[in-house]
Amino acid sequence: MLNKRTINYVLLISATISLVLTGAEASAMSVTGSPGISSEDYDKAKHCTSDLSKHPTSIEYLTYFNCGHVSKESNGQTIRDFTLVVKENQKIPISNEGHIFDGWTFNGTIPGPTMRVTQGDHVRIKVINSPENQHAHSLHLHSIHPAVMDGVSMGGYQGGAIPPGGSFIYEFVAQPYGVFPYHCHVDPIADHINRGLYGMFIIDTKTPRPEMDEFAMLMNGYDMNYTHEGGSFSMPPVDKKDPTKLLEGHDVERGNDIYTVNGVGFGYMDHPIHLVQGENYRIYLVNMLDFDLVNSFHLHGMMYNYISAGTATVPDYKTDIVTQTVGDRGIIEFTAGYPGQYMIHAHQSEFTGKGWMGMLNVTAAAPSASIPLSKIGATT
Ligand SMILES: [Cu+2]
Repeated sequence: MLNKRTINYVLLISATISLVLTGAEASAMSVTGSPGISSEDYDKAKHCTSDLSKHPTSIEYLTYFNCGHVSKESNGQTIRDFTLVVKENQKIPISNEGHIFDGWTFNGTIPGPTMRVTQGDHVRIKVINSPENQHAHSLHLHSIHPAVMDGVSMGGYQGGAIPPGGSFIYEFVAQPYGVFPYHCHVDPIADHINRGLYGMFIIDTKTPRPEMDEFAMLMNGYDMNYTHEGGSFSMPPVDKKDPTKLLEGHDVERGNDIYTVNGVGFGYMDHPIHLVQGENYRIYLVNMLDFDLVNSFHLHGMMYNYISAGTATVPDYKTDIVTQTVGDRGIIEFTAGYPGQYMIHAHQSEFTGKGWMGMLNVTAAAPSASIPLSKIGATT
C-alpha cells in the first residue's frame, strides 16, 4: 500500500515521463495498464468516491468523482461498471431561494454523476429506465465508440431508445482522453436533455496529469415556464399559398429562467469554495446550457491556463474568461493567488443575475506564510 507522499512522488515521476513522450509514443502504449502507476493508486489520486450510490449535493458535486465498480480482465485491462437509473418527475431544488424544478434525472441529481475512467479502460454503463416512467430514454456519450453504443435511435439501434422498465449496457474502450458531456438523445431532444438528463464524463490520461486539487463544474440552466413555452424545435411549416412565407403561429421559443454551475443558482455564494494561496487547482468545465447560444466562465483576480476539450496535456492559452457553446468543455488550471474573496461567474450579466455566480475564498497557507510573488499567477 502506498502512502500519499509515495503516490505524489509516483505522480511527479509519471508527469515528468509524460513531458518527454511524443504523441506517437504515447498513443503506441498498450491499452492494458498505465505506465508508472497502478489503476488502484491512480484512482486514489483521483479521489474516486467509495460511495457509488450517493446523490451528491451541488457542494459535494464539486469533488464527487464516480469511477465505477472496478474489476480486471484476464489480460490486466481495467473494467469499470457504472449504473445510471433514469427517473422522471423528480422535484429538484435549483436555487437558494426555494425554486423547485420538475426534472428528469440520472441517479437522482441534475447534473447526473461525474463518471471518471482512464484511457484504455473497458467501460460498461448500464442504463435502467424506471418502469414508472412515461418515455423512452438513452445515454449518448461524446468520445469514440461504435454506432451501436452511440445512444441514438436513428438507425434502429437498441440502445437508442430504452423503453420504460427496460435497460441497456453501453460498452466500449475509453478513448481518447479528455472531458466530455453525456446526455439522453431521445426526441424531442430539447425536452429530454433540458429536463435534466445530462452530466460529465472524464477520460483521464494514462499517465497522470500533474497533481492538483480538482473540481467538476457543469454549467446549466432551467426553463421554469415549461408548460407555457415548451415544444420541440423543428423546421417551420411553409405557407403553401405563398411559399415565400411561413405559416403563422408555429414559432417555438424556449428560454432559461435560472442559470447555475452544478445545478443550484447562487449555491457557491452561500457556500464559497475554499482555496489555499499558492496551491494549484484544476477545474473540469462543461457547458450544458441550452436555448442560449453560449455560456462563459470568468475568474476574478487570477488568470488560468485553458486546455480546450481536455484533449491535450499542455494549455492552449492563458485567460480569465473562456466561452463555450452548448456541449463544449475544457480544463482550467490555475494557482490560488492573493488571499481574499473572488467571484466566479458567467460574463453575461443576465446569467449572473439569475444564478450563475459563486465565490472562491482564498486563505493564506499559514499565518506566517510568505508566498513569493512569482508563485502567484497562473501555472506556467
Ligand atoms: Cu430521455
